[in-house]
Order: sequence, then structure tokens, then C-alpha cells
Amino acid sequence: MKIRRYVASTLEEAVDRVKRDLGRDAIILEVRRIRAPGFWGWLKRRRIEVTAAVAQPPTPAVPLRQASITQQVPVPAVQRIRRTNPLASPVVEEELMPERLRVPYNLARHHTERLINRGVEVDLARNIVEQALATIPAEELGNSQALTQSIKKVVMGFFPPQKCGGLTGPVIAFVGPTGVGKTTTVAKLAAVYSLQQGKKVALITTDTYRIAAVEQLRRYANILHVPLAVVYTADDLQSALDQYKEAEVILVDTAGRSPQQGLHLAELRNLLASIPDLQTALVVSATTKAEDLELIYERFRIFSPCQVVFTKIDETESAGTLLSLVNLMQVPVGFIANGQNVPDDLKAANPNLLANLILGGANHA
Ligand SMILES: Nc1nc2c(ncn2[C@@H]2O[C@H](COP(=O)(O)OP(=O)(O)OP(=O)(O)O)[C@@H](O)[C@H]2O)c(=O)[nH]1
Ligand SMILES: [Mg+2]
Repeated sequence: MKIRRYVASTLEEAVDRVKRDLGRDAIILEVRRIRAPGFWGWLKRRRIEVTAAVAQPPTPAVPLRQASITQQVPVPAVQRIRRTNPLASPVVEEELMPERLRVPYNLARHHTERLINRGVEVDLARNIVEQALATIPAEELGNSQALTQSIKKVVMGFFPPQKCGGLTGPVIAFVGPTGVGKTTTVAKLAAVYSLQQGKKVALITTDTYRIAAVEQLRRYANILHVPLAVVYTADDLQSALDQYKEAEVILVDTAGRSPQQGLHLAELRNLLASIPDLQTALVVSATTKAEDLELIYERFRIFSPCQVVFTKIDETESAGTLLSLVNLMQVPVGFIANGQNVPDDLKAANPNLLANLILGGANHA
């Protein structure tokens, strides 16, 4: 009898290889979920190990009955696999795992699952926990608190330092997908700069596509007693900048564009490119699905944003998507918005605040 071992990512793949290699008469002796050896192996993706056997071609010296094992087990391959398949059983893992690794493994798995539940992508979550474990001394590997603290440090390290010294101006444009809260954020920041910091503030809007959009910003401008210019063309923009040259901070609101509207985005980029010393902030809602982030990043990177503003933090329990975007763009988070109230629901971001948001507060064990 020829006995062979096959390791593959899926059961189907392993069985295919058995069939190709040993033929259709092969029988499956055992199916196991395995991991790479050592502690790190337990944190990696599991593989499937299939042990299969096939009878050697009969020789005259061996009676045919003994040589043909498949004849003794006339069961279709799939059924045989089901019978011996322990894939659904976590008991196998427990049995296979060395005793000393059981507690740290379960702890690492718990923390990884928690990150995933909070919106962190699977691979990123694994990566964070692996990095966190790497900084913990061996004797502390089973200590949940040590792992919690280490995870927080790793998450904090994901936020790059400020590139443009914060959103200080003189001119700051806010770009981003539709309805994420650009205009509301402009109003909140206008209040912070003018009321709290006593700066001379002016507003410009390029969002002339909807009358209501101009009206929305005009209401805030009137309440705050700051001037507002509505610009339609590059010339309008130039005259508004000339008109507001005494202002310390000029906030520019733009029309929301879906990431699909590449052409409109290019037009907007060309318009904004005429502004000297412009800082651009990308406004993204924390409720954005992880799979949409990549497109947002691809389309809005043409603006070279120097900061991200995360809005609608109050609307989600899983702010982990924030980490994916920052990881993708390598752009610092300047502010987070956690509600509709102008100006109260806006906070300056820092790595500690962001890590708590992602991990679910200080007690995230
Ligand atoms: N819950 C919550 N709602 C917010 C937040 N920021 C803005 N909003 C609300 O989201 C809605 C859209 O806000 P806007 O500021 O008009 O969004 P926008 O990005 O300017 O939209 P467009 O100009 O149409 O692309 C409004 O109802 C805001 O009150 C926030 O942080 N949390
Ligand atoms: Mg708007």
C-alpha cells in the first residue's frame, strides 16, 4: 500500500491532489486541520492535511483480496471524507495544541476576533495581535491585560505623525464623498477658529450644484458672522482669495463627489490647484464599508490630502475601518466628528483617542 500526506489550503484542493496523484481508487485515511509548528503557527491560517492511501498494483505473490484495499471499503470518496472529517470540530485543535500554548492561543484568538468585530480587516487584526504578542515577554503571554496594553500600543503606532503641522491654514479645503459631513465640519471648524481661537475666518464654497448646499453654509456663516464667497469659476476663486487676504483661516467647502465621478474630481482638483499653500483634508464617514475605502483612497489621493477628518463616529460601534484607511493612505487623522451639533461635536484627534475609539474604550479586554 502507498500512503501519502497532502497539505493544502482547502479540503477540496487536497482531495483533488489525492485524486490526481493516487487515482480515483485512493482512500482517505485521515483529515486534519493543522498549523505551522511553534507558537506563531497557531496564529496563522490553518491548513488541511489529508493522509491518503492506494493499493500497489498486485503482484503474483500477494493475494488479490489483500492487495486491493479499495475493494474492502466501497464507499464514495466524499462520504468517506465526511465520516472522518473533523473540520467542524474545535476539539481537534485543542487536542493538537501543546498544553503550554493553549491559554495564550485562546487569548490571542479572543483579541483578534474582537478587533474584527470592531471593523478591523481580518489580516490587519491578525497582524496587530501578532505584533502585540511579539513585544510581550514569554512569561506574560497568557496575561490578558499585558496583551490589551500591547495591542493598544501597536494600534497607536498606526497613526502617522502630522505631515502639515495640523490644519492651520491659511487655506484649507475639505473634499470627500457625498453626505459625509464636509459642510458640517467646515461650520464646526469655522466656529472653533473664530469663536474659540479668535481668528479672522472666511468661508468659500465651490458647491454650486445644489442651491440648498449654499444656503446651508450661508446659515452658519451668518450665525458666526464670517464672510462667505460662492465661487463658480477659477476666476471667482481668485477674486475670493484676494478679497479675503486679511483672513487668517479660509475654509473651502466642496461639492460631495462619489468616488465613481473621476472626471468631476479631476475638475475640482484643477480648481483647487490654483490656491497657493493649500492644505486639503479628506472627510470620510466612519460608517464607510471597508470594501469601499480602497476606491475612496484611489480617487481622492489626487488631492494629496494632508489630513483625514473622520465623521459620524457616533453612528458606528466599529470604528476599525478608520484603521484600514489610515493604513492605506498613511495620512494622519486631524479631527473626529461625533455628532451633528455645531460646533460641539468635533474633537482634535490624537493616537490615544483614536486607539480607544477603535478598541472600544479603555477597558477593551
Ligand atoms: N451623526 C452624525 N451626523 C453628522 C455628522 N457630521 C455631519 N452629519 C450629518 O450628516 C448629514 C450630511 O452632512 P453635510 O455636512 O451636509 O455633508 P456633506 O459632506 O457636506 O454633503 P454633500 O455636500 O451633499 O456631499 C447632515 O444631516 C449632518 O447633520 C456626524 O459627525 N455625526
Ligand atoms: Mg456639503
